[in-house]
Amino acid sequence: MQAIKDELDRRAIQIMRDNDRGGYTIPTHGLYPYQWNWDSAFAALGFAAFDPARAWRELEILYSGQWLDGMVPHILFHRPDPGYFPGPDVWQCRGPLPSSGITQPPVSLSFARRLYEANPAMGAVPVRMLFDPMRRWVQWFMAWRQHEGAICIAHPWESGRDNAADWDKAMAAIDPADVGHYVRRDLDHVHAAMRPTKDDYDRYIWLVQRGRRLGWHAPSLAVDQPFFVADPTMTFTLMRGVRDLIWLGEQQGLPTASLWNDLQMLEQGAETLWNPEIRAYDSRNALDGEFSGTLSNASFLAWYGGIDRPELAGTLAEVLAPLPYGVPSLALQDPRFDPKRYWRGPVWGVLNMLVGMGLEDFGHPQGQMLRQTTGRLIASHGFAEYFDPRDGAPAGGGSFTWTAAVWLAWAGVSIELA
Ligand code: 2M8
Repeated sequence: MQAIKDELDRRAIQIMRDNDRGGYTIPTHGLYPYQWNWDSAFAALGFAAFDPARAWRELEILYSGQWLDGMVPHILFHRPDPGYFPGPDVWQCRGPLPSSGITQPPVSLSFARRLYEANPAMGAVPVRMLFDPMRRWVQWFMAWRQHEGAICIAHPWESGRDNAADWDKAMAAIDPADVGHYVRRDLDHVHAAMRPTKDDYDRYIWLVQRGRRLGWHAPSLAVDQPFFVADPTMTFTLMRGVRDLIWLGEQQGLPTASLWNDLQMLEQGAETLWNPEIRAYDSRNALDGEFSGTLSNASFLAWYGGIDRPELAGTLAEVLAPLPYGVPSLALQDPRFDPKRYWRGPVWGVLNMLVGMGLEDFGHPQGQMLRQTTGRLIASHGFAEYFDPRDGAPAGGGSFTWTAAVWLAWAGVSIELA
């Protein structure tokens, strides 16, 4: 048993090293050749298992791309690579590094705390350096992505759950007729049945074109937003991030007063995402107030955010019951469920981990169960980008950084292999 675990550890470390581009990590070779925001945060956790200094470097480089207004972009284009579309020439952003013009879930705030806790002596300097940039990113979210206390996305890519069923209705309101010709590159790497549709892509690119036209200027973008959806992924990861940033600030004697206000507001905002009809947290279109009616893996991030809701545990049990490998990105019962198509059914190690960590924090046995399930999924099906939730078949890109990181930081720790 120990030999199998050692071999999996070795493979996971090898993937992290192979995807390391000298201080930052790409998600996987070919499909995603740049530094992605939340992937990088997971990478930092993975590195922490065998090279803590490298883990901090990952975060420092991520925050070196922060814009003057506080946003930390979802992609940093350190070196041009024609294998990905849309690249820096399409985004045309004005940050300190070539980047995209939108953001991603701020899990790095919380993972910084984990790095610090593992080694406070090593963490003191990076925490003092990153605290203010992190606080400014929180302020940016509260200023430009907040609606009734919940955190919204202005592009499906911001949520990290790109083609989730959550966005269908809100996306349908966009008419992308004038998007023009473009060539997708993702389909060179992964079968079309596992990726978003052309209808989705037209709208993704149309939203990028709108941002570019408005110079990525937050106040201008906020006028007549065509897409603005309050998202449980963003709301709960920011809520957890603010709690952890407060904790870090208190450790280091740094100012935390504004963060307490933000936390209070986020707690109120989370309430606006509770959809009694599905007995779970849901995304809510901020433009018309309508819930999407979607049971996704983000519906169960409340524990991770610091909220224990007994009713939610019942819904989770129902979603988990028919499937062997953890929380699907869309419940099996949903008619839109599509087991191979990206964020519309497949199971993702990263979401299993966030949901599981939250459950473990509250001492719910489902957390430990999710950890074991995720460990077995990776042990038997490899380090894929995502997996078919019915049989664990690997899908999307291979040799994936965040799946390796999930193994090293969580799922492979205390694994019981049969
Ligand atoms: C996926 O998103 C990118 C766009 O950001 C894409 O499909 O091109 C998502 O799974 C996202 O959550 C992830 O961060 C990114 C890189 O792994 O890929």
